[in-house]
Amino acid sequence: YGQSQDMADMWDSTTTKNPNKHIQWFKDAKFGLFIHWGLYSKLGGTWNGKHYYGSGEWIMNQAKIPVRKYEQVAKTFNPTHFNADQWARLAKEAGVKYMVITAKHHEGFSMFDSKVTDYDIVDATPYKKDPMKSLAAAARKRGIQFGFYYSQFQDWYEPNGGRNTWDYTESKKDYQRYYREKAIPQIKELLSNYGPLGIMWFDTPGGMTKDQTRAFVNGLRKLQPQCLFSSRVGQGMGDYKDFGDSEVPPVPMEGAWESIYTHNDTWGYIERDFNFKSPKEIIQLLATVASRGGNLMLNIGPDGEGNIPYYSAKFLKETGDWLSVNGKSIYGTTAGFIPKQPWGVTTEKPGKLYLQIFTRPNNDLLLVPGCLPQVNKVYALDGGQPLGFTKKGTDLLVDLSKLKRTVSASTVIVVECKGAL
Ligand code: FHN
Repeated sequence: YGQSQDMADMWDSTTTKNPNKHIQWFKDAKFGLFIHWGLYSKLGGTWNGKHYYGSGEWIMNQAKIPVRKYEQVAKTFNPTHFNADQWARLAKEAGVKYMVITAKHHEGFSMFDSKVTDYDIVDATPYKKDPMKSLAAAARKRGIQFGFYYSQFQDWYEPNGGRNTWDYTESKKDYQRYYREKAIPQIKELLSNYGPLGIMWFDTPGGMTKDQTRAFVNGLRKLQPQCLFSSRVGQGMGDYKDFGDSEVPPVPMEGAWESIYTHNDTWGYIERDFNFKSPKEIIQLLATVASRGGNLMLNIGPDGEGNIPYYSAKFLKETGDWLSVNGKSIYGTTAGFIPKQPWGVTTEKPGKLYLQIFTRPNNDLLLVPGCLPQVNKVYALDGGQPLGFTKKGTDLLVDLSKLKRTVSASTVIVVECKGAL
């Protein structure tokens, strides 16, 4: 697919010529958890009695809240319900293999103990603890890779940070000073004080030349060579490509890449959120992304007390229930060579084709078009029920009639072949 070559061309020499050898865990992971948690989580999309629709984490920008007013929110930010083990347990039950949480979003507030600024959760709030330490440990204890989101350019608190145009004049900003005095020292803190990180996830790059970004990247490598970072570091760099928010490539993509979606209506918590993706939507999205060869990182937005929204917890657990039975058809797979079908999508492992059936044909005859090598056996992944099949030219017809009619977001059929697919 042409874009994979574009990706190769697009990537800087720091990746295409010497790709990070630690990338394989990421390619096999397939499912990650994104967490947006900051002062905005306490506001829940409302400021001065007005509700701002759209991304909860953008409320300071949407309401053009002056820095001196917005920073007051920290004085009552006290997430006493935060429980690192509970969050990590949910991540495990959901079946995610990595977790990325906002260390500092565009609001400029540090959700970790930083010596670079007092505008952080330990110095500026009654909570006075660093939740990131305990969350990193709880995730790792459960075999989940831990990583940070860091808004490296947009910082609406700092006079020289990017994009606060309501308190400061953009043209008068010294971005290099912001990087030198805040962003780079904080990223070093994150890469030095929280153990081995799986991912540093940068967002909306700016204010750096290509050479500066390359030096920035190489600095990260020296601190934690195994830490991956996505293409949102900017300038075509990164160990893997991130698509735009809520984007999935239309056809399989080579290389390591990730689609990012949010489970709720926004990324940060909003009080009146009525649009949580169902387990079926999550599972079919995950299978579709995996069928194109990539990962899905799904976001949740805990509230200002440290609670994960009820429907996010419930639907993630139900997604994990499906993965506990069908995970073999997702984790460690590659893109299915058969394009999307009326009945669903496919994923692959050597010698195995996994049919992700979203819509069961009414006549129970499943047409699998494509030049399959010799098919040895066909069976349901859940329970192993062997299924009848016949070849029709180069196509395969699978008889599903023996399959019990259970309701599932995706019924997985395994086609075992002799030789490579
Ligand atoms: O502006 C941010 C937004 O708040 C959110 O963090 C998303 C997540 O991918 N990233 C930026 C918009 O793409």
